[in-house]
Amino acid sequence: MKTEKSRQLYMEALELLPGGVNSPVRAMRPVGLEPRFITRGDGSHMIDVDGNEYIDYVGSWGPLILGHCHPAVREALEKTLRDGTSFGAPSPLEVELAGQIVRAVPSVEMVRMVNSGTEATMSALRVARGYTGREKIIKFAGCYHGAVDSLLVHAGSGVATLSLPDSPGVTAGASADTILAPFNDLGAVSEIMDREGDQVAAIIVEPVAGNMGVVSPADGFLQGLRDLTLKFGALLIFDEVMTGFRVAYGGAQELYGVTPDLSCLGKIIGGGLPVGAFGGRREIMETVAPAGNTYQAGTLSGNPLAMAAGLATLAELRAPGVYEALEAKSLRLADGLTKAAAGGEPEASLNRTGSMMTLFFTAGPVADFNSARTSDTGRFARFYQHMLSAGVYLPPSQFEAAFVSLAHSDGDLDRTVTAAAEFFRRGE
Ligand code: HOZ
Repeated sequence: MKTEKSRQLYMEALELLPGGVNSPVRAMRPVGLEPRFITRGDGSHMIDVDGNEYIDYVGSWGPLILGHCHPAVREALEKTLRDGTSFGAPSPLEVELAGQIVRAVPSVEMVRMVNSGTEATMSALRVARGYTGREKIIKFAGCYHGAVDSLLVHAGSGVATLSLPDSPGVTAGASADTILAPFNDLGAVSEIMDREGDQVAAIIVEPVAGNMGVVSPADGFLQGLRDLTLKFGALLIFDEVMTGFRVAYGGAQELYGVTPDLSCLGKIIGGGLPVGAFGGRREIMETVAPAGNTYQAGTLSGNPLAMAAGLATLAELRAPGVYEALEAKSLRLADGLTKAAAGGEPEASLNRTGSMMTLFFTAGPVADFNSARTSDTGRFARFYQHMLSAGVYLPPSQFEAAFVSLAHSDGDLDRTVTAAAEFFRRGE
């Protein structure tokens, strides 16, 4: 596989961008590689500057549930672009997308559009604190809610990949009100709430953790969080940036039947353009300025291009049978990988919720951050290198989710399994 042009760009980028990238995980350092510079995406495939083609399971880290460059999204963008890119004034598409989100997501009666998942979680916390008049929040080890100061405490995603327990630059004050709990451990949360529940503004959780690798909620965990927050007058925030419109049209809250007070969205609702949103119960959302006093603002928020791409994506997802098709594809891949890995020693274990999955290089079960961290990351790196050279582009970290899209063909999925089986057969 030729990599000269990617290498050359990386050398240039290293002089211009910290670590040569604009987001840490894509640098591929933890898997001992240099990044591939991508020029084009087409359906389930990406093509790099050297002409290498990959079956893509990153999908821009989740938004591309329809695959790259879907005709409906492209057409919507082309049409919208002709009328302008941003007005800094209300425009019709914002209202249309807000309506679609409110109809789809059980907890959301009102929504505020923002520009990233990070902005969504940061703003949701402010609203929760403003609404409750309390300062503390509970987050779970290994969950990642964007690069928000108060949430960069034992965070997953790139923070876990680079083994950073916390980030320099986050002041003790910024994280002083963040209480850490183990994911899937209701007893631990219950103890914290018994002790400090009257000071807790919110519990924030990825209802299906995707940033310590995929970890599904244990039976009763989400309902337990709901019961505890109601008991102590705290808010429950679901960070559905990854899971929203992916694990079900109405997100994890639809799938598990647990309705939080506030929800954070991103990724799919922008169809591959920069977007985020937070929403929830009307009485809480009406505290947001200018309806209320809790301030939140953004120059490009609700911009027509992101709204158009999101609307086009959601329209495709509402077609009958879409989630069944996505489940069938995901199951085919998951079954294939599980069988392939069963030939390996030591075992690997696969976690999956719908079209999000992670093959952990540990015997498992992986139910929280501690068990995720028993993975052999060196072996994962060798697996990653093998898969990339076989033309399969996975997230370059053990602590991330791979995403199946509607564009993946059976041929793509089977080729992926064949490549994985070869790795395990070789006994590496
Ligand atoms: N939430 C994504 C990772 N899990 C964002 C990708 C990134 O950090 O670049």
